[in-house]
Amino acid sequence: MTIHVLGFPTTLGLPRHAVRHAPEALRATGLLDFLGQLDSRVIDHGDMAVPPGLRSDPVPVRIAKVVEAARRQQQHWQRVARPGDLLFTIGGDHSTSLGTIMALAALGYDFDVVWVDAHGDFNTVETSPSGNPHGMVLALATGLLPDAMDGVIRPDRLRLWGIRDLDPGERRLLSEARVEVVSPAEVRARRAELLAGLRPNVFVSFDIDSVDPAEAPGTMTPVPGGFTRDEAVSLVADIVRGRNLLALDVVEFHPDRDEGDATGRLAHAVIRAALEAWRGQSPIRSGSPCASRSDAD
Ligand code: HAR
Ligand code: MN
Ligand code: MN
Ligand code: MN
Repeated sequence: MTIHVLGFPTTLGLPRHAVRHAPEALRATGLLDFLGQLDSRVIDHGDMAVPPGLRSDPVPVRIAKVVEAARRQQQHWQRVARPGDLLFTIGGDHSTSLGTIMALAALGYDFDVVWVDAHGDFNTVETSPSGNPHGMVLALATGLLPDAMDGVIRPDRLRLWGIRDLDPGERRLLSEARVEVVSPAEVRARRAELLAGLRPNVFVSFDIDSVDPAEAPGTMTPVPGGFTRDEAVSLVADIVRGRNLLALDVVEFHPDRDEGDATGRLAHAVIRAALEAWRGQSPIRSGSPCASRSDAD
């Protein structure tokens, strides 16, 4: 059981230069030291080279560049990942997670995507108000932009939690595809039921803007009314506990907008909660030589 760490400093989904420094800033919170204390092999693959996002590109070109970068990410994971490994990617804007979904699909997994986000990221070229591909990732993944790529996952595998900012056309597409879309208040009210509905294999794609901007200011498109920091940490731990965490992405961190290092520390806490729950509870791990070790730390 190996934890693979990859920085994916993409701004192809939303051209904001500072986001290129997000993997470096998150590594600086001591992530690798923490990972090294988990009782697993850790391989740091460094940061993948991704071309900068250009606002001057026409929208179809911007989308094509996102898909191309995602293909390279997919190929990387197909080369290195073995069954039971955990793919941990530090974005980058949310187009980071297109490559993760493509990789898990190509590796043959049947899995749920838990998209913890303020946004639906389900726009097409027609419904997007901005043309920014980071708002189209799940539409791409489910095949709603056929000129750009074939779908790689079914809409009933998507779990959108924390959502509170949808564009009108995007809202219609989500409802037509019957995607599970849940606001923070609904997650609070129906948490046990939502967790019980998850498949055993999960990919957690954690968008920093799922947390309220009061506690997570260091992001690109903040939306009021989000989870508290503690809610986000315990929610992610509950998602992972008792399931197979195949992959974790942490995306949309904008270090230059952080106040102190509040958002960096939040991201670190979420990652820590996910990986401790994975290491302590993954069904694949029980029975391994490490299973007798204390989970108390
Ligand atoms: N829905 C808006 C758009 O498509 C904003 C999308 C913002 N997306 C992210 N990721 N920050 O969730 O432009
Ligand atoms: Mn180690
Ligand atoms: Mn997002
Ligand atoms: Mn978002």
